[in-house]
Amino acid sequence: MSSPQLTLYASPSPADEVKRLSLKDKEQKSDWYLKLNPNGRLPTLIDHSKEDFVIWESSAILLYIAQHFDTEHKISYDPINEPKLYSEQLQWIFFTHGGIAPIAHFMRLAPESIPYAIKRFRDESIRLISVLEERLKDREWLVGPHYSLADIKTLLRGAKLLDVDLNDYPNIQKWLERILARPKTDKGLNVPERVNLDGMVNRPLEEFRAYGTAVFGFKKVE
Ligand SMILES: N[C@@H](CCC(=O)N[C@@H](CS)C(=O)NCC(=O)O)C(=O)O
Repeated sequence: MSSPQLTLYASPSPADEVKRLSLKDKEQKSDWYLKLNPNGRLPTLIDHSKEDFVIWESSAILLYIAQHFDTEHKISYDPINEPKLYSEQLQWIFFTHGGIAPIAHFMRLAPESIPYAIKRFRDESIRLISVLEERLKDREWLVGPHYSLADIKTLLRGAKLLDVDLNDYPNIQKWLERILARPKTDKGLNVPERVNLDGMVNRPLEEFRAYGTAVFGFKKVE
């Protein structure tokens, strides 16, 4: 078997070699891993074709993959020839990276229920979801005429963890269905194992916290 070009240390994501770390055993904080990713979190990508160049932070990884592997701009926009769409794509990536992703923790994963944090983040997540819902009115994709990094980022770090009934957000619901109907997205969600977005969205909060305890090793606080 030929050696892989890319190695990804990850929770679920596509790459030709995927290595799982045990978050529960805090492998992401081990010395060898911190030498790759000083932030001690997943994911981290290694590009073996470029002297084992290391990329960390999920959005930087997405942009790197597009820069080197999506040269026909099928799932990204070209910074030179499509500068406005490229900028819009960045805007939505940052919107999700800075806003939606951090919220998910208190909403779905925290081992104890902290009413102030939950209210604060629930209100904010509903606000952010409303921004998405409005954006998706009369358009198929978050940016421009086709599926792009903006949709990928928001699907994976946002929609799956937010504690809302998506029936209240029909534009988001239809957008999710469009994304999940893409065969390549479907394939990617199977690596290293199937991510059940529906199951995650609909799972009761208590069950999700148990998942947080099992996967991340959070201690349950009564
Ligand atoms: N800003 C980082 C956040 C990464 C992140 O929170 N990763 C989670 C898994 S999805 C993690 O590594 N959690 C374990 C920890 O925080 O120790 C990124 O987007 O890459």
